[in-house]
Amino acid sequence: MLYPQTNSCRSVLSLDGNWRFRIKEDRESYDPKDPLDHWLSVAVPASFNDQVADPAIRNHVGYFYYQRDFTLPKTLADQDIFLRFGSATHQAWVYVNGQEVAHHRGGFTPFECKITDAVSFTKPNRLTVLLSNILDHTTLPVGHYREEKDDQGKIHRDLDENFDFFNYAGLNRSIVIYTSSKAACLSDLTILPELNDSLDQAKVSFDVTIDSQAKEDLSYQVKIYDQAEKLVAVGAANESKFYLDQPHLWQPLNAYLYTAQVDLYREGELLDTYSQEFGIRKVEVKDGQFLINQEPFYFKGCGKHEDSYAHGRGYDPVYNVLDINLLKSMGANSIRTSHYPYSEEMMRLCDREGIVVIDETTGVGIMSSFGFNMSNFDPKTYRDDTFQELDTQAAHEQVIRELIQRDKNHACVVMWSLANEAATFNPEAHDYFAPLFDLARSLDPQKRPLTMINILLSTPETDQCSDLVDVICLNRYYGWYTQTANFDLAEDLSLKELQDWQALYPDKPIMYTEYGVDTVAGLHAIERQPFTEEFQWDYYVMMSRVFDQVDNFVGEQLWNFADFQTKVGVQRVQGNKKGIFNRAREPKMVVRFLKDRWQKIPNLNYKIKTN
Ligand code: BDP
Repeated sequence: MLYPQTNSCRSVLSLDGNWRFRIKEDRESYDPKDPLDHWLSVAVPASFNDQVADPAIRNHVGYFYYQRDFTLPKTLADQDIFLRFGSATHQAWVYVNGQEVAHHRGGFTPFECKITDAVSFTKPNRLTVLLSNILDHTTLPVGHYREEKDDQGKIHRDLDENFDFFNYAGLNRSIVIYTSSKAACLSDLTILPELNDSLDQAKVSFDVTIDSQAKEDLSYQVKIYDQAEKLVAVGAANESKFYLDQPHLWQPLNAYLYTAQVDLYREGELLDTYSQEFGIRKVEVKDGQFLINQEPFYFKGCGKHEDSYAHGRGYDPVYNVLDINLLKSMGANSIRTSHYPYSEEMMRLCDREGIVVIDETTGVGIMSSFGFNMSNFDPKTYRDDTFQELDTQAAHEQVIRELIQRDKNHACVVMWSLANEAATFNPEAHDYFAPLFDLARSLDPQKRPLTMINILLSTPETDQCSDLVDVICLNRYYGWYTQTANFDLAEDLSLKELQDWQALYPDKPIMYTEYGVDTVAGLHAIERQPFTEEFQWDYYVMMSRVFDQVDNFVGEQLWNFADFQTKVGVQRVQGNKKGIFNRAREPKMVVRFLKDRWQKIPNLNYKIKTN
């Protein structure tokens, strides 16, 4: 699926703005071609939850409607018309003038449909979307969901999210209508840049997918421009392989993007055109190192959330730019899209800014007994019934397909994360995950490394799935959830565990993808007090000492970039406060320490092996 673009053959019309919104009653009969009655205004793109100033609607579990009308200019009447959602969280049924045109499950990936036959050019069209924010044992993320019908037939719904972020929902990303030629159009483009061993020649291959009833006489032509807009390659008809000598490489924090333009013709007539940026770089895992363009890369950065005041999980271009600039100003070079695919616009920004991305699916909550604090569970013996209780395999396959399909061309994506903190300490975990790793490997044209983020209960002794991953990614909370405030012990144990992993898998790089402590901005103490800014500072100083002692340790991505909203719980103070910035992106004290550390650590060749 292509990202929408206006050019000489295509038009994009935005449907962002204020929509009509209301909760769906259980027993109502409403025809989606009719105007919604008693509605509220909500802005799109954004989650509805924090816009409405009504606690009952904010916390609603179940179904709800979004609606708006749109008029199409007659000048587009000879074109095919598509409707495209950047996302709809978590499940959506889409109606145009009362006719169902699309249904999609999964709240973080785009979907589109052709609506040429459903729209009118002579009167306004009505777009109604029925959504559900229900998550259960078949969905990703996973939720514990119960419903009960009372004597009056009213359904009472209860959703306990099996993850640590607020279940923001609605039309979180942009909705557009786009048009293309009825005769034929480009419907997908895969660009595969491959570098030779001396990095002085790139083979760039194109796989062009065309949507047309009649494929005869169609041909395409590819042109490649460099960043200075100079034409560096022109293909003959249907030529799909190009060799670029001395290519400019895409490097961490030093991005270089080429632009490919694909023109589609029938007998000399231009039917469609599409331009796509791409970067040329090589990613490999070798001898316990993570190589970008054949040099060992060191990840410095954070796990994040798409989370901001009022917008909820809604696409926010300003926060995206600010967040990347804050990270860059600290010397950070990477993020993980914890715990779901981020907006397409964020991925494009990371390409442009040279931010290295670990791209994560919605595979979060795949541990049926997950809770905020698992410090009482003994990792040596702890097992649960995750793989008997949950039924997420189909949703997992779907999100892997949709994520790789969407992000396959991004230079910034260097690794896919198939899940966060799944119950990989259970013996059944391997059978669940092995086919998913096979699927991801078969789908990715670039064959990027794969990982899965490991929970503290999955130790070198108990984890069942580390043979599947290319990089061992650990979420660890020594000194916080375990050994609370005992930093001496935390330091010893975390170092010992890293050494154990390294001994077990000497060829696999290891990194932390989460470590952190809740810190309420403005709290201070002389003694070691959890939640104070001094505690957070001392914790990061201690953990950094550990990281520098392990040869195969290739990266530190802390938890979390900024404070974020969660479900309520006695362990959460108006959300998760592990941010190094507060939710408004004001820095906590520790940003100074991290900035000093990260600015001194080079992106490449930081770890010199001592053995
Ligand atoms: C891990 C999760 C993350 C949580 C974090 C925490 O991966 O989503 O927010 O711990 O407890 O379990 O802060």
